[in-house]
Amino acid sequence: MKLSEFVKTEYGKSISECTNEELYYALLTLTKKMASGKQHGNSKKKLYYISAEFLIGKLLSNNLINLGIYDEVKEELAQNGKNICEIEEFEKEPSLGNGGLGRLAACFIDSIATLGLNGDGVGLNYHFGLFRQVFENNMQTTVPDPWLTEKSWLTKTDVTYDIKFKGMTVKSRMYDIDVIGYNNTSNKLHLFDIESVDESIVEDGINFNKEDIKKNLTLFLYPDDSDEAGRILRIYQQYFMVSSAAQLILDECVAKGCNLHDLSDYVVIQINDTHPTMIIPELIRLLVERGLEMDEAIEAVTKSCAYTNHTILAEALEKWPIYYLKKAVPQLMPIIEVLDDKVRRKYHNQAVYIIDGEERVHMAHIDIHYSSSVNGVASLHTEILKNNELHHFYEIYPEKFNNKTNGITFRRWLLHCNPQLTELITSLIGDGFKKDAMQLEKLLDYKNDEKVLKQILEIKSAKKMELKKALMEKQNVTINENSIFDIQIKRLHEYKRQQLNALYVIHKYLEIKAGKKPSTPITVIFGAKAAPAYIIAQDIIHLILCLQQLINNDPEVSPYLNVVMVENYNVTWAEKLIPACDISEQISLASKEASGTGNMKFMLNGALTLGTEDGANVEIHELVGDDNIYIFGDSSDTVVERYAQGSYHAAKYYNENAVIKEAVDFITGEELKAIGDKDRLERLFNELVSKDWFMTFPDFDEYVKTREQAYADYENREEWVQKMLVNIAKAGYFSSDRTIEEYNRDIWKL
Ligand code: NBX
Repeated sequence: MKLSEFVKTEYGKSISECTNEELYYALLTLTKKMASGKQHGNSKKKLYYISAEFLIGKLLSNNLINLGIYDEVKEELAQNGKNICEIEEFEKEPSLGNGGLGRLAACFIDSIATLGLNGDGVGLNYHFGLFRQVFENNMQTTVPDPWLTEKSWLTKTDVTYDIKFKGMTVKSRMYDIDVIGYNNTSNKLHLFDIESVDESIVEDGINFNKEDIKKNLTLFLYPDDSDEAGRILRIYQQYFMVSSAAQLILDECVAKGCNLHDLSDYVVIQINDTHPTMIIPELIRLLVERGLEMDEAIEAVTKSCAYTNHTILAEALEKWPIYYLKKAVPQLMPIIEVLDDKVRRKYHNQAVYIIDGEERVHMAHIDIHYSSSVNGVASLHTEILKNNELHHFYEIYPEKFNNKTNGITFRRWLLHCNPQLTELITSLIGDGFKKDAMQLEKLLDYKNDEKVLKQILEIKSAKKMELKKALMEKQNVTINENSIFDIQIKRLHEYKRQQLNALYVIHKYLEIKAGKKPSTPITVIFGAKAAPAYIIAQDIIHLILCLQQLINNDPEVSPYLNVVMVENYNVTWAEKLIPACDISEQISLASKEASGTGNMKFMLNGALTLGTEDGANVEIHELVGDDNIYIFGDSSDTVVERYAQGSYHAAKYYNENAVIKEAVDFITGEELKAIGDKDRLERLFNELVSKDWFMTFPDFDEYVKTREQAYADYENREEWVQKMLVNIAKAGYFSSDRTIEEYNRDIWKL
């Protein structure tokens, strides 16, 4: 049905007579109708991708693209004087994720549907999401981020389950979002919600009674866990998610004729990090309840589960005190004890026990012993897991370990966010790359085609203008579209080293003050949310915002250098920032960033990576070669060694390197103290000088040198655009369609 016919029956008027809001809801309804007419993947075996996060972004444009009607609808609207981008403004971005892990899950369900595979996502329906970030007095404050509207992409289903906690039973209800593939398939994202949720208990910012589980369970993603009540609430959330999932899985496979003994012929469960780990003991518990012997239940579940690790950071590996589990989900403890007992009988090595000497349950250990696959998310990461972090497990189960280098969906990260580049590529190599991303390599034939190179630069300029306009409209800041756009967008974490970037900015500011001016002005853009309980991360945001105020208001410096931190960085911002970027900052301490996926999105849109040999940067480097990337810093081997030796002393670098000292001292100098909070700046200064746990100082000199080299190379526009073209042409490997094909080939076997 055409949009014009639809609005005629729905509203009794023509497109041009409708408001943008009416058109948004019309398109939403129309799209949902079309999705319901599509086939769901339908093999005997089904995948359940369970994740605490699905950072799906706005859905309208993407769904229209995947349905193959985007251009048609855009044209029909334009003919009636309407603009699809303005209509999209009415959509609220679902706030169901935090970072890379959640965005990966979103890319994956898109590719699973696109490849026609039988697989659904399972997660939670957080009413207020993570939080919305608001800047006040150069600091991050947090408020709820309500995104649910009366009519939305969610469809309420009749599926409900009883979820039993200690002393109470609550009801979960399943809501579905259609996951429309770029073909003829449409799968589901199942989001469970607690029936008794009560949004009104949230007061003053994001505070609420953490013990009122019946009312609070699905209010926020990652509620503050700096106190015990917060940590126990996370257990309630996790169990609620996996118990709902487990009941759904068993119901669906029994309906298909499964006798439960043959569970693994019907079901494969991908466990996205450790948040859904309790699905393992929960499924075992349910199978035993339904008549299986314990050993058989354990074997069936082990065969059906697969685990993805996303981090080697010790603090991110969940370990729950037994006491917490007993308080919320005591029914799981006897199962977990059996699982631990089996490990202890077989392997006499404390490092692989599930329950440690401090009465804590190591969630990742459950996953590794009782899954049939353990994967890392980039080559280097998987090697580190095998050789260091999970070495003891690798010795026991070498056959379980495998690598699945992450990927991104090109539908969102090229077709949707950069239609101009998509059109140029299509005009050159046809549209085969939309289904087979490796075909982008054909672009290499145009490396010396001046006309094509000029068009690539023109598109970059156009995207820079679009970003300039968005920043003006949404944040009232002005940027220079002719400057170099140097962008770091990701969660705020010390290991990702936004502080290293900030130290460079200080260094550059001081150079400009001293009369050394860059040939082309530079705009340094940040986007990052910091976990509310992560103090140093808040301090780093404070430093960046203070620098923004200082530098942008200094008439001597601002013509050459600007700093902008976008407020409430999210998927919608990423879609505007990435296509406009010249230099992609991927500067984590080598070994710490498992993969990164922003790096892939930037590359695909013609930005050059300035990065360490970490995560998927290593693979980007291999693909594009030395001439088309800017690599600096210590290797992961050096870093791992330095940690092992305990041989790093930040103060030594600070005292012996005058350039580092000058930049670090600036943090507590007069200029910033006049603007910022003295305590915050001093705390950050002390953290760097006395600890610098993520080793920014050893990499500082090389970082500055390499960044200057990139800026110098930028001046040669002819050569720079060739580098851009190579990056775009080589990005095909990072399509999540490739990643999902590998998951299916090696693990799911659907
Ligand atoms: O997963 C991220 C990694 O840091 C990236 O390197 C990787 O590319 C991405 C996808 O594989 N991990 C991540 O986003 N983790 C979390 O957000 C997280 C949240 C809560 C928690 C632990 C980790 N307790």
